[in-house]
Amino acid sequence: MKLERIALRQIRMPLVHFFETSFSRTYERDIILVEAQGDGVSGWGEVTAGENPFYNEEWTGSAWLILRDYVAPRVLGRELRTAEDVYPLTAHIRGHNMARGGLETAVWDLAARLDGMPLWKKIGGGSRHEIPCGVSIGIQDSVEQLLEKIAEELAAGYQRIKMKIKPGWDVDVVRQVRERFPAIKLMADANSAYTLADTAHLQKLDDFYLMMIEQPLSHDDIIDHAELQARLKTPICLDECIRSAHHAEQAVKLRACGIINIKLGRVAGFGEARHVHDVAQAAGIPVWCGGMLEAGVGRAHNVALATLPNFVLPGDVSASKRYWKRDIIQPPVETTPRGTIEVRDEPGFGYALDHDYIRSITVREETIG
Ligand code: OSB
Ligand code: MG
Repeated sequence: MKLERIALRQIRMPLVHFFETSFSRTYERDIILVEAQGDGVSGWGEVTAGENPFYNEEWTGSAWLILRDYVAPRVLGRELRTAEDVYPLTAHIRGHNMARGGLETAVWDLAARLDGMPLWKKIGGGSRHEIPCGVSIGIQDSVEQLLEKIAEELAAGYQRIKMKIKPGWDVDVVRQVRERFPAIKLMADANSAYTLADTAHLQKLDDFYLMMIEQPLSHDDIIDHAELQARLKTPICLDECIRSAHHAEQAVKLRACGIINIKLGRVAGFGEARHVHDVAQAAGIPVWCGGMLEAGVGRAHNVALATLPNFVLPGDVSASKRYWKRDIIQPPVETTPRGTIEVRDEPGFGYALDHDYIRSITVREETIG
């Protein structure tokens, strides 16, 4: 397999409802789609960077430049034995995993299509034909609004609720959610809003038998999480901190977490995602698939990833309609009344691209090679 051309497209899509985390509120996404062309076929990837460098150091603007000037030139025209070759070819670039992952996942999709097989099979998945789904619910304008949203998602069948927390929207809000919904699978995600100085405050969350607390401390500090985990009953789930399988090994060694959230972009694609998965599995740590408010391409890639065996917990991958009035794939990603997404058997990522719609929302476009 050899890439002849890489096309970058930036699309702009308004969210159906704003999404607020401890670091910012998002109304509209700016997403880069990566089309990798080789041997007469196209594979598609999606860059999961946000619009600003607040979740990690990347953003749409940086990912565009890194892809164009550093990632694409290192992969174009090279003979690739497998899609796994993309990761080492771009490993000289420090950081910028989401930009790297945009192309890496496109090459996996291309490889699957060239073999006429579904992406989930190509990556070695297929442990389940339906993936269990949870939802991530952002910080709302009022607790009433949050309770209403949770009730809606439970009625739709979702298996677990993740609520975003930050200082000023944490213990009291979680208490009210628990009072209203005593038996649901509930968890909280802080996106690095706290420090070890907040340990006593975070310990109050132990009263609410949460499944886990996701990334309470600094985005790049595994050691502090180990210290906090020793003082919490609730398992910590690491998100931002785990950018590679090596980080997963370090987190295991330090007992910094009981659960890991795997995101394709954060670890630069399927190759490293599988390694993180394997490290966690060997350590007896369950994983689940995180989300980055993806459009259809990234969403479909997440579904494929979540068919690997150790993705045993409900993830953040949910129906397209929770995010978009119209998604860029056909059909959109839908859930069953059981709160699952059925895995599709079509070649590649398993959905058709809505090229007309993509064209109509493209704000810039560039072809390399
Ligand atoms: O931390 O998991 C996160 C969205 C943007 C950035 C970070 C995160 C999230 C989510 C939303 O929680 C997951 C989704 O619904 O796609
Ligand atoms: Mg998170």
